[in-house]
This record gives sequence, C-alpha cells and structure tokens, in this order.
Amino acid sequence: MKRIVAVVAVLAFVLAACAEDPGTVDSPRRIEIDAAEMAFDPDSIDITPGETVEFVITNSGALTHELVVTNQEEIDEHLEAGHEEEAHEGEAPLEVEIEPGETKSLVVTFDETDHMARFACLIEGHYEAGMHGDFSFQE
Ligand SMILES: [Cu+2]
Repeated sequence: MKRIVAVVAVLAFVLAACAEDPGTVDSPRRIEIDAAEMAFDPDSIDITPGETVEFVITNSGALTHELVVTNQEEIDEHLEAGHEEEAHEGEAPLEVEIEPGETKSLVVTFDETDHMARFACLIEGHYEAGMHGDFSFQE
C-alpha cells in the first residue's frame, strides 16, 4: 500500500511539473500537437526561452505532413525557392515528417529563439493553405 501511495505522489508531482515548469534536457515539457489538412492544433504555443520541449505530433489527416521549427525569414526563402531547397545546417534536427495516422515526437531546446519563432509544414501548398503556427516566448 505504501508503494502505491508513493507512485501516486510521484505521478502527481510529474503532472504538476508539466503544467508549470519549463522543460529541461533531462525532463522535456511534453506538448501535443495535432496536424491535419491544413492546420496545426494548437497554432500558438507559449515557450520559456531556453527550455526543452518534446512535441508529440499526431497526423490525423489523410496526407503526409511535417513540422519544422523555423522563422519567417527561412520560411520566405523556402517559398521563394519553390520548395526545392531543403535547409539542413548540420545541427540538431528541427523537423519531423509524419505519415497519416502516425504519431512522432520531436525534442527541441529553445536556445536560439530568434531562429525558432514559428513552426510550419513546408510541404508544397501546405504552408500557403494555413499549416503554420507561432511560438510566443515568455520570460
Ligand atoms: Cu502539411
């Protein structure tokens, strides 16, 4: 019985931590996102600069989607290049592709907020149709 109480206490602590505390590398804050034609839900997410977040993205639509953590400048460059250019700078991946019905996670540390203000699906036509969202940085 003692053991069950201890487990419940730990669980309560973990849930409370998720609701209030910024995520860390060892204990990322979990945020669920739904992706479908042609939007993300939620499309606005509060982030504490420097925190680590595990995005758990479910594709509930019928088409393949992706979630890219980026900024407006990079989105504009991508659109101008006609979706041909894939920007990979060799750092930790900031994007994940999700097939219909799949759920995938993407762990992101928000250490360069200037470059990480937006998220988008950059598959041709999807951004234009509304698949994008914003991170709002709260100190
Ligand atoms: Cu998409």
